[in-house]
Amino acid sequence: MRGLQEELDKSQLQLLQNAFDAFDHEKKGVISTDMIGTILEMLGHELDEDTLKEIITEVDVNGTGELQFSDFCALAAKFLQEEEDDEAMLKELREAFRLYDKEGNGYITTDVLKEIFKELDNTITAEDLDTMIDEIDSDGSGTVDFDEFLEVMTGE
Ligand SMILES: [Ca+2]
Repeated sequence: MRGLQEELDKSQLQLLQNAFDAFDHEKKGVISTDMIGTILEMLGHELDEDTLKEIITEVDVNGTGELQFSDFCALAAKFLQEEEDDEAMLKELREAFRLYDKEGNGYITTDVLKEIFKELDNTITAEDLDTMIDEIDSDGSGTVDFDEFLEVMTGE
């Protein structure tokens, strides 16, 4: 487990230590696995019950129903790591956007976007393209800014 703790930086570790201590009322150095859902929620990760059960089983190998700080870190590291992946993806998309936004206007015209889609899928019809563009350019400005671009790429 040490390795995972080392993967977290100091501020993350401090955050986790604080959260852990807050739930370790009796200062036993362990917290109940029942608390995990609440803690993760506090850290901004709301999980459904099945997922929660799954990860608890994963870290509470002995099935004691209690987690030591190192186990808790291992669990949290999964989520904190994921956040970094999101950031990396965002950076990639930003670079992709910049690639298309050759003049650095902060937007891509819908004409350029149509070209991109045609390159990605040469069987696409003009009608489909128009429908897609209508959806993407949600404010009908004829241009697609980074937020709109992000929505297309992430489906959010
Ligand atoms: Ca727009």
